[in-house]
Amino acid sequence: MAADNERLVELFKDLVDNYLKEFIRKNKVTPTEYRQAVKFLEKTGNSGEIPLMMDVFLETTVDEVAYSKWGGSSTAIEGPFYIEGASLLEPPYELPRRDDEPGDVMFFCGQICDQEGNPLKGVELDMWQCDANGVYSNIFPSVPEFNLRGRFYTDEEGRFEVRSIVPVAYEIPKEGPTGQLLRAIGSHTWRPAHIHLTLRHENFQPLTTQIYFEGGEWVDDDCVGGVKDDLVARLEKHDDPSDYRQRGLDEPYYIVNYDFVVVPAREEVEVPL
Ligand code: MBD
Ligand code: FE
Repeated sequence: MAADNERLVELFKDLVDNYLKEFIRKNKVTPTEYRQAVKFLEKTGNSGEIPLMMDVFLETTVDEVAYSKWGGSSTAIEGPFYIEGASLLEPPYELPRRDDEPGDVMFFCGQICDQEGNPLKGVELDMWQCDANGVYSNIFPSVPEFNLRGRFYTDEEGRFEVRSIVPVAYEIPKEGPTGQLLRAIGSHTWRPAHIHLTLRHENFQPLTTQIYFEGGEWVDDDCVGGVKDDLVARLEKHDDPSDYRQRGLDEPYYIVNYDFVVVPAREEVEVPL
């Protein structure tokens, strides 16, 4: 019977015949090691960490391959914690947060343009981040659903501004198989503080990326290797009382400005699985 998907067959055969079987031969993988690997994969699946494990070890390379082909702002990996269906916010935009949300106030702002420099109105920004304790909502039940996740749009001038809190460095859960494996191979389990974004507009290619902060811990040593220099933004502190009171705040705040360039939409094909 002829397979109806050449791409799937090509990828599967290359992976198994040219890489995995060769790997077993070359390293003389023993039956014991093989059995252990199967058990470890089963444990990973049962713990719900397949997305985390895959993204930690491989997604940076997927992004590298995709990004090297197209222009526009730097992309970054989506990571395992994106959740569809975050609320559409009303201006002035603020990511949903608890009344007593810990962390410093942050305004994230910028402008989105096409490659000719034309500002783009109505680009959707879908943003998610961890809280000041390094916890993502909808992943760990200690935080309300969709906390620090939201969608909003650029205005007439292609600009956006959203209020949130400054995220902290993120540690991969230590107890799970991904954390265990990272430690077993001598790696640490930390990612620098970051915000996640996907930009969407019907005429443009969706842009998934992350913004990091200058001088932040682990920026030069991300355990998933996801940092690109041009995604590191300045966290500008505003601690003059007359300045923050003008914003209706009674505490200092930070501004992060980042401008994006998006490229025309291209067709994406999925394999039928
Ligand atoms: C994260 O928060 C993340 O962004 C990635 C890529 C992997 C693990 C946790
Ligand atoms: Fe993350």
